[in-house]
Amino acid sequence: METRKRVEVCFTPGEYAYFKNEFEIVVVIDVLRATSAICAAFDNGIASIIPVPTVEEAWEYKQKGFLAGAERKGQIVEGFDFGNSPFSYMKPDFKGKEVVLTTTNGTKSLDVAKDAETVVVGSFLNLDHLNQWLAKQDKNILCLCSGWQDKFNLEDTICAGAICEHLINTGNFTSTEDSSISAKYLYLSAKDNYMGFLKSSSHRRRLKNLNLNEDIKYCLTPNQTAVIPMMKDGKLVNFIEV
Ligand code: 3SL
Repeated sequence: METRKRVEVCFTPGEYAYFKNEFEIVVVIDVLRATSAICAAFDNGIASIIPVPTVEEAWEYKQKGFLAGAERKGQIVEGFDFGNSPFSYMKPDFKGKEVVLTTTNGTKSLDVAKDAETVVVGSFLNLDHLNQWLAKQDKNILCLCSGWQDKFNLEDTICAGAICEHLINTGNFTSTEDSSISAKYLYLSAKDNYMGFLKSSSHRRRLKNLNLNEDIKYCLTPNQTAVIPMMKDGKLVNFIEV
């Protein structure tokens, strides 16, 4: 009898329904840039983040006095003070604060996964620490890539592949879906040079055209933080193991 747990990859939030309910842990990934920005925010001492799927919801929170950020098509939505750049969360004014955030794809994935037993946030920035924690969980794990408007993207898939590769190598996990196997192969092809591998990827081009090259470099640099953002009662908080 198979005793290993599963680690699988779902390429887009639109496909989540096909995987739902089979996994106790969902790792939401949006390398460029939502989940990287969320990791950077916790690394810089933010207290909590309320992810919301729509600009309207974020605006309602803002009207009530919350610090609220909104991004659409890579840019800060008019009327909001910040969006999705990891660097915007490094300002001291965010320390200890609660913020509301909506982004094109990342907060949509967090919303579709919200009923899972455990939802955590993954990116290259917290990869090793997250992998170590996941390896200790005796649970089935789904890596949910945010993609771009429900289309496949390379950077999230490569990050998901890195998680699959690590967990499978522990001997305690297995992957059976072709999505997971291909994510692993993409990771193995890209791992020595993410920037180079992703040079002509659609979202890298999109952000480069918006002069966001520094954001791209930062988001593709692994292991800059040991945070594990986790959903608790509708809010992301930094999970600290006791
Ligand atoms: O899709 C998202 O959630 C964003 O990360 C997109 S962007 O990097 O801000 O363009």
